[in-house]
This record gives sequence, C-alpha cells and structure tokens, in this order.
Amino acid sequence: MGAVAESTLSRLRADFPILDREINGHSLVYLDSAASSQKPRQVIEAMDSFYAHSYGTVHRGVYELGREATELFEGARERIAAFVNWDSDLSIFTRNATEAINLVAYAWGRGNLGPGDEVLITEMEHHSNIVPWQLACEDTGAKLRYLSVPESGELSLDELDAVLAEGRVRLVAVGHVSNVLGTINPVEEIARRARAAGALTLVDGAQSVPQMPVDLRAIDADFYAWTGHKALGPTVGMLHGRRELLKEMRPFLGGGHMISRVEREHSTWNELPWKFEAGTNAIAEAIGLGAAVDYLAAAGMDAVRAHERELTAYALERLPEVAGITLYGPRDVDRRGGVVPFTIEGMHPHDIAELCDREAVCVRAGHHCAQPLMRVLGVGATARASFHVYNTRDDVDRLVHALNGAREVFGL
Ligand code: 7TS
Repeated sequence: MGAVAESTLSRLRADFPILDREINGHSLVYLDSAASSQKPRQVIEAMDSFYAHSYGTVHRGVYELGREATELFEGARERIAAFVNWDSDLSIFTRNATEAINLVAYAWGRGNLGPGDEVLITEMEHHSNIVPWQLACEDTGAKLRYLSVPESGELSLDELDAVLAEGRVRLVAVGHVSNVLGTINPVEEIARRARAAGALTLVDGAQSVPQMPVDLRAIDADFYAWTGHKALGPTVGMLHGRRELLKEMRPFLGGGHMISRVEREHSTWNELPWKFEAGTNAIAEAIGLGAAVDYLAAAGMDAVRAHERELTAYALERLPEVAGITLYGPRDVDRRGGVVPFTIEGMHPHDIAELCDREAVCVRAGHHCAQPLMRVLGVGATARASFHVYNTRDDVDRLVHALNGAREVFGL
C-alpha cells in the first residue's frame, strides 16, 4: 500500500520550486511542514496572476477589476468551504488558526462564559488553543480545565465523560491532530459527547486539514479552525461555525466591511460571513488558499493521508536505528498523523536541528508552542520531523544519516 501511495504522489515533487534548492551543497530535505508547508507553483502562480492581471479590492469597486477580484475571492471561499464540506457563508477568513480561535474566545466566550462555567481543553493543545481560553476565563470568571495526556499519547473518553458529567463545561476546545505527538483525536465522538452534555465543541484543525480528509458535517462540531500556510497555501486562516451561533455572536473586530449601517452611537452588522471580516481582507492569500485546496483535492486527500501514513511508518521503523533516540506519540500509525517527535540522549534538540541543517535537513526543535505538553512528557524540548506530499522515503534516510553524523560530532 505504501509503495502505491508514494508512486502516486511522487510526480508532485516537481510542482514545488523550492525543492530545487541546494543548501550547504546538499539538496534540500524539508521536514518541517507541521510548522509551515512549502508551496506548489500552482499556488504561487494563482497569487502572481491575481496581482499581475486582476488586482483590485473586493466588494466595493463597481469597475471590472473590483468585480474580478470579488469573484476570485468569493470563488475561493466557496471551494475552500466545499473542500471541508461546510457552507461558504459560514466560512470566515482570518489571519490564521490563532485568530480563528481568538475570534471564538472573544465573540462567543465573552458573551457566554461566566463564574461557575468551565472551558475544557487538553494537555496536548498548541498555545493557540490554550492562551485565548486563559484570557477568556480571566475576563469572565470561568474556569479552565485540562484533559490529561497519558503515556500512550491518546486522550481518555472516560475522563472526558467524567468531567462532562459534572455539568459545568460550556465548551470543549481540542486539537484534531496534535502538532507534537501526531495523535489523531476522535473529534467526532468528542463533539457528540460534549453536545449530549450541553457543551459546545471547537476543533483546532491546523494539523488535520493539511494532511487528511476532513468532513465538517460528519464531525459536527460547533466551530472548526485551521490555517492555510500548513496546507500548501499562504498565510491566511479559516473559521467555520454553526449558523445559529455565528448569528448570535457579537462581532470580534469592528471596522469597515463588517457593518450594515453605522449610526453615531451604534451600528448594525453585515451578513455572514462578512460580519466577522473587519477591514480589507488578505485577498491574494484567500485566492492562493483556493488554489491550494484545488491542488490538494486533485491529489486526493485519501492519497495524501496514505502518503503521510507511509512516511510516518517508515520513520518510526528507521529512527530507532539511531542510538540513544526516544520517540514520542502513539505507536499505531492509523492513529497518528505525519509528525515524529524525538530526543537523543546527550544532545539538546537545538543542536540536533543545527547539525541536521549542515546537511540541508530541516527539522524543528523546541517546545513546539506546547509547553504544558512538554512538562507532561518530562522534557524541555524535542526535535521533530514532519511530512507533506513532497517528502519521500529518501528524505527519511537522509534524516537518519544526518542524526548518526550529529552523534559522531558530539562524540557519542
Ligand atoms: N494549532 C495547531 C495544532 C498548530 O500546530 C499550530 C501551528 C497552530 C494552531 C497555530 O497556527 P497559526 O497559523 O495560527 O500560527 N503549529 C506550529 C508548529 O507546530 N510549529 O510551528 C507552528
């Protein structure tokens, strides 16, 4: 199966101009797509063509360029919404996943949370899905609680049920795929159980939408946030929400574009989704993300997922050859996405990343914006390799080679 997946996608490598680069005399091995993915020429060309031939601002100009820009921009929104199976008027452009989560924490959180309420997150969240809730809880008197992450790296639905049964949780905010452990969380089941207990669910899909099929109607959460730059697109984010909630919520940011009528003392709001899009949008970025989802849809998200699964399995097989290495996250590749965190005894993760860089192997080192999880794992930092469509088994071999070389430099 793995061989099929790799041969299906191997032709895609040629679409990524950056992979032609050499660094320090070595061809580039980019293993940091969980931080941000590289871009295919189709995305670069869509943005370039917009700037070169159709540039104008949206929703305002009565002239041809304004009409073209609006069509390209709203057309991108429609295809992006369809890509995750959600309504386009309930799909809001944001700066990134972080802003999408903050939008909910401000516009829903401030209006609905209060003393006695609880927001439930997990110990494996990215800071983007922790800090906005800390601030919302501070402002409203609600309490922030965490589901624990055990050694297996997988959440316990029994623990979820036990906390929900106490009856105080108003919102469960959980990552779909962990950016550190790779764990694929059962968000459909979490949303179902939360709803049964009278709580809403927000899913942070920053790591899931780029690498696996995501069907928002099937997941049936109340809010779903993600970010384009990890999904082969530019720096723009998305928030998808349930109609009745978005209608009721106050706007997040005020300004142009999001209003219907402005009086001296108060205003009324534009229709969805524009009520939540204050100011001039990141127009070219939205168009670029439209091209990115077209690209991913053409590759086939089942094939993308199969490719990442295959590379993760291969990495989990080969990395233990490096002496002193510790791998983290679920062992079962059916339950984890394309990220592989690791530490090597006697070497700081930053030294690992720096020595890999000498061979043009890009891996991330640090706390991965998940400091509470690092404490649970009992480490200050890890190194992390992560994959996308353009990676190959050869990249994993190059990583293993670079790691063995790094150990030698350290005299290990
Ligand atoms: N949520 C998760 C699960 C993420 O992995 C990230 C980014 C974010 C939210 C934030 O995305 P942004 O576009 O709003 O910044 N994660 C990482 C990472 O793992 N390394 O660098 C960024």
